[in-house]
Amino acid sequence: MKARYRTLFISDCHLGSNGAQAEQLARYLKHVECEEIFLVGDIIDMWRLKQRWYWPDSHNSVLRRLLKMSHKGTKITYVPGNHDESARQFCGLVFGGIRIAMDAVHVTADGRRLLVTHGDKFDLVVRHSRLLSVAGAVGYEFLLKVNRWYNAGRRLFGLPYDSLSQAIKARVKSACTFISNFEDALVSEARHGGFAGVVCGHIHKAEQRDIDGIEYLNCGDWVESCTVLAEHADGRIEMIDGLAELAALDAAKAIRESSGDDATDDAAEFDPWLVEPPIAFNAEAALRRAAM
Ligand SMILES: [Mn+2]
Repeated sequence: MKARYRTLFISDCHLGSNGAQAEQLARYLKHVECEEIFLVGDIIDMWRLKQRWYWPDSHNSVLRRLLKMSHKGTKITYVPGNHDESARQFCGLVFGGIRIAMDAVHVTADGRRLLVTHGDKFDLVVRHSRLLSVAGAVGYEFLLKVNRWYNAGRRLFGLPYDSLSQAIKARVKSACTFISNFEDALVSEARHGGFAGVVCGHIHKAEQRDIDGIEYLNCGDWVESCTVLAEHADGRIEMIDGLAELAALDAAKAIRESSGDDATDDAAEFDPWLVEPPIAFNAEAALRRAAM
């Protein structure tokens, strides 16, 4: 039995880094069915991949799983983050059924409009929020622009994106302030745009909270928390603990096996994406055979 949801929001998988819990994520995705998925940034960690190529099979399994879901009719929107910002040049395009967008809007089953954004563009706003309160709304827009220039400049010199999470790690004492400033910045952006809430990632802190009448929804990550946000058929959004979900599946499987019923979900489902080699290789082999 698969868990059924209307929508899933997943962020910060950091595939391509050894911290990614890809095996667990691929397993989790195998046990869910949904109409729509939003990938809320930092899905692939291109910064790490540039330093050192790391791409074990489990990381492929996640992508294969997503492509398979897309193939079966799940609508997938990919909102890139700062670690996969090179995907941002493809905003507006569709690859393998997956739509790439800078930001997205999701309307829940009960009609709430949610802004979907990774959250990195608020880094500088967050760090200079005191200046912001003096400068007001003009300064805010300006800082968003400065952040883009600043990081474009860093890119030119081959420097990594100067991210909020790095700032947090360097200054543990101020972490709480940073996080609450981050939340405030996203909530005020959502309010500004007339949204009921905002779905984001970036700071690797899963959260579902009402902040001054705006829903603040942070997907968390698949490095530590292994969480997803799931929207039920009635529009209710729930924070799902992926590892707990998998543990429950394992427990149920153990009970089934001990009662002598060894027909498991894993064995029952035929998965062509996992069994067959990629289509490109098949075509090549066929051409070779034809030439012989
Ligand atoms: Mn990020």
